[in-house]
Amino acid sequence: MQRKFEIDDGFIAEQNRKLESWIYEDYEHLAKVLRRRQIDIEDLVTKAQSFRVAVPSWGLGTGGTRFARFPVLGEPRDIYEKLEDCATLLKLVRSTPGVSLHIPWDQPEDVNDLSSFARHRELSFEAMNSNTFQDHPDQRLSYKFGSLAHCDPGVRRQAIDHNIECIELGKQLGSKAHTVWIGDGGNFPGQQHFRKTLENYLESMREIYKALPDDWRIFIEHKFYEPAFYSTVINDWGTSYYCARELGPKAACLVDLGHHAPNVNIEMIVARLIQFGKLGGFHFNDSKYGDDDLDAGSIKPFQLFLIFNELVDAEQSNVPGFDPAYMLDQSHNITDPIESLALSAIEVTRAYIQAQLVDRLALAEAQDNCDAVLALSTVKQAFTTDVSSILAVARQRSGGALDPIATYRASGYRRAKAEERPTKIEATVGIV
Ligand code: LRH
Ligand code: MN
Repeated sequence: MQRKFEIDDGFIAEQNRKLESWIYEDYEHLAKVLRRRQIDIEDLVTKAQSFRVAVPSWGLGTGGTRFARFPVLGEPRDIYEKLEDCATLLKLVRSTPGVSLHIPWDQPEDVNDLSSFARHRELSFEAMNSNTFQDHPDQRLSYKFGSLAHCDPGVRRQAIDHNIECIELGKQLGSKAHTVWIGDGGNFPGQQHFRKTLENYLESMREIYKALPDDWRIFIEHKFYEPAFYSTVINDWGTSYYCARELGPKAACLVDLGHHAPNVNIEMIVARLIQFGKLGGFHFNDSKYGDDDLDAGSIKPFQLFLIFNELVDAEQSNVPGFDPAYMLDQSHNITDPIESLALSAIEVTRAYIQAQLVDRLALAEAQDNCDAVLALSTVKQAFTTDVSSILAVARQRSGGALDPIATYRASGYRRAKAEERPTKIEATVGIV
């Protein structure tokens, strides 16, 4: 059995030695700047080292659009190769031990074998994801017109059973949460009865809720459109919040950044869900127009920072039960997925650390004095502080790479995988 290529820790350390001097130069300078703000840089490194964001298994492959898909060479062909790539990502950035599976895309033949494969690579399984937005082989009833909210109780039953199977599999894999996103909706006015479809959905979710172990959570993921282009059953945070409250304490709302109309104030939605005790978690990504699933922090880094400003404010004011699950959910159409996930994990950690720099006493005072200029500049001071050296030192102290992209490229990992994983080019048969 030919040994699979892996990046070893020695190689990462060797690459780090080339970069160390100037990163520590920046680090010392930043330490001085922060000392003037009565901030100890070492506390921030510790926080950066403990920050975690989960990786979507479906993000290790190449994404596409309805127009085309351009597979990256050495693309993973099954869940084992996806986990290999997750292990490589973890070696480089150290903040991504959690992997979120999507069923049936990642349905394992041997659950125990998959568990030990992951364990040997320091990986664990985060929220499970069901899929009732596609018809799967040997499926009896179609999800063409919906699933959990479908007008046909037979289709709803089929979708409920699939979700319960996902939870059962997750229990064997050590997961503690289940995410339900459905594409149910209509393309034309009159196609769906808005109130009946929501009742259907709630009736189905109550069945699924019953199957949750006591220490599990179920996340409701809203989305304002696509694949339905006129109405979507779980279209916004208000509907998601209502359903989470209806279902019970184990239910909460998942905020996928790309699932909001352009210019929606997502950080305010986050503050609301924190205040209402129903913020379950995030699918971080970025977008310019629709659900573009671009790399987190690549288009609107200030929005990502403002979201973490709300999260850190809640963390520092010990909001009861505050424990959101952080996950990436992206589609890598033109980049190497490992590079995009590495950069995105770093950008999410950056937003978290920058949010730690907000002088919350000064901000509260400015807010109480209705001093908008001081309030804004207090927030902007944190956002405009370059914390790159803190993030790099934190990675290195955790055994990772000071410069993950340069180290990854120097390793030749992708080229090696292209050898190990010959891919067959699929002919596209027209617009999907
Ligand atoms: C829907 C979504 C959902 C996943 C899918 C891959 O747009 O964000 O979270 O199931 O992408
Ligand atoms: Mn998502």
